[in-house]
Amino acid sequence: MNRLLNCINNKKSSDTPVWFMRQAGRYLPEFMEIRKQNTDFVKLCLNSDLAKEITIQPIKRFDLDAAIIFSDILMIPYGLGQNVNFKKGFGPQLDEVQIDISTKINNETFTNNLKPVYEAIKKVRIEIEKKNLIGFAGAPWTLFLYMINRRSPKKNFNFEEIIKNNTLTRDLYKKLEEIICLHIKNQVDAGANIIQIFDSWAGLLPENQLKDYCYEPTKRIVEFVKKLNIPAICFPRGIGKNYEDFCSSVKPDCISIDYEVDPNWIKQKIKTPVIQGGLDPKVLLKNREDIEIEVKKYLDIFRDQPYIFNLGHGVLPETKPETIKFVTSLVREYK
Ligand code: 1CP
Repeated sequence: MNRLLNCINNKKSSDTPVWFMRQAGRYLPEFMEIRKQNTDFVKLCLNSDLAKEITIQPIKRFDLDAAIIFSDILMIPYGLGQNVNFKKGFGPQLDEVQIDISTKINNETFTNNLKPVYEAIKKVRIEIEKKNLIGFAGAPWTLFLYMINRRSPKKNFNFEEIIKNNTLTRDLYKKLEEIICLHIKNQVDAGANIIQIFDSWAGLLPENQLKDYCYEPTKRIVEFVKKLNIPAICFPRGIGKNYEDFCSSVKPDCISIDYEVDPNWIKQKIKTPVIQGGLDPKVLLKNREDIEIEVKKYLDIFRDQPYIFNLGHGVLPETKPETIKFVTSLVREYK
């Protein structure tokens, strides 16, 4: 039985499916073991055998409803010819975008640049057989922002500065939309059967720019995914009350909510897309009694509707693997 697809497609509300954003990652000692020997993160993403192994690590440990391919949203800038580096303690560092190169890369070259990512998906698919495999991409806004800002916008964000070159903004946005669709299609062809679109920095957009920079391009990408007969999950992190407008404009099959969204509020406001996630990843650092209360809070609120259990952002590196096991069985056993 495929709980996750049943939940998204047939809107069944019993048997809550569960997976975790960043379920493959730094909280797992077996990931750290591989990471220690592979200091170049991009190269690690391009090693199809290791990427396959890392993708499967959480599936071996926990009873999860999906694997998510081990890769990164910044593999798209890399595929467009922009050099990407992950510096310890700093995060991603990107070379200056060479707009003439990036907007002129053809589909074949892009696909070729990211071939190991698709190879990894094929290898995971063989190993996990019929289990769900989530492919993903960054949304145009979040990718555009990293490409222009060249580092995390956490500390130094200025919207006007980011979009100041009109021609570059228009050309790169258009290219990103096309290449995100290509990257999604390639992942689906390789064996991904669900797609999640991460707009991790949607919350930095001024409200009056959300339509142009977030909803409209994302909507066209979601339409593309739907035409492939694949469900699309969207994660427009940090847009607060605008989740409502996002859902009515973009119409994803599923909306992944961040931990700042009041679950009771969204339950009232959003009727069509299936809701996923919400729990603050910091809760998983607390003691078991507190974790149980918080997990059950989400399960109770969404009890009578289809709901996918997940977090409101990625698993933190400080999380104990046993906690993921504990939460997964709580979701499985809670009736
Ligand atoms: O060991 C390390 O230092 C690497 C840490 C790490 C990992 C495990 C990074 C660096 N990326 C990943 C994998 C990753 N990234 C996955 C794999 C699958 C899984 O979830 O298990 C996915 C889906 C992503 C997506 C991703 N990368 C997002 C969107 C989701 C989110 O977290 O908001 C973003 C914004 C990135 C950029 C990125 N990659 C890595 C870091 C530390 C960051 C964030 C940098 C920042 O703060 O701006």
